[in-house]
Amino acid sequence: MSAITRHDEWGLVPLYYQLKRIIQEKIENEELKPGDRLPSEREIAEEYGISRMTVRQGITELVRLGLLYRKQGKGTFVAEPKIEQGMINLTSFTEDMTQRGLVPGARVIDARCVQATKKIAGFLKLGVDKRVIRIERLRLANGEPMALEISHIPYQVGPSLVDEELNSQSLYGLLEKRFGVRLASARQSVEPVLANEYEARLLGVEEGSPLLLIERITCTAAGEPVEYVKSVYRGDKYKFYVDLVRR
Ligand code: 16G
Repeated sequence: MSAITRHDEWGLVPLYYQLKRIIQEKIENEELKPGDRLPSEREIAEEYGISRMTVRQGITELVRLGLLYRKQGKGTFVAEPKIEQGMINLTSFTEDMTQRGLVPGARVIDARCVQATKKIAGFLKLGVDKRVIRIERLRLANGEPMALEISHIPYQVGPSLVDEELNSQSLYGLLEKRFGVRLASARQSVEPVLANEYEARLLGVEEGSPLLLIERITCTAAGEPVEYVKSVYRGDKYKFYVDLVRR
């Protein structure tokens, strides 16, 4: 059983950090399982002989990392493991969630035809017609917000997309089945950002929480760009991975 020591070799490991490690180890060893409630701050403070402030600091870090979550008036609980998303296959949100046994969903915030900015026109290699269908959706898994996604599709590719029901239908499904687009490849980037007030409110996280900004340009087999998407994924829910091979 781990304990908190005030005499670590260098005196450099803060008490909150030691507590954080103890809780993390308990989660890794499955002594604490998803959905389990942690003892109260007071109980933890008493158990380890540290202040409640220190306990709160350790717990807050684990909440930021997505290992724990707080429920107003109910306490602090162990979170489900993060969704691990591979970065090799070109899949849709609907496919990704369904494959995990989660119910995919969306809340359309805005869908309209707009003039592409120079940057987006460049990404989509637009010619004279610079119109794009801009679709902003909150993406849900089992009703819980996961990502905020803004897609841009050249107008010519799906002129009637704005009239489609995009709360329950898959965009990729529509592009492939209704508009006959064969999606073949994509370039995707991932970078860290902090949630602004708007994103935080929609995603149900605190302002300043870590998010993963993902940009994707999707092309047909002929190399024509048909989608530019900018999305922010909750950093406490998502982890992206790539399998590497040594050559
Ligand atoms: C994914 C894609 C997004 C695509 C969407 C279609 C990432 C980072 N992004 O969220 O580019 O537009 O799926 O989802 O994976 P849908 O077919 O379920 O509407």
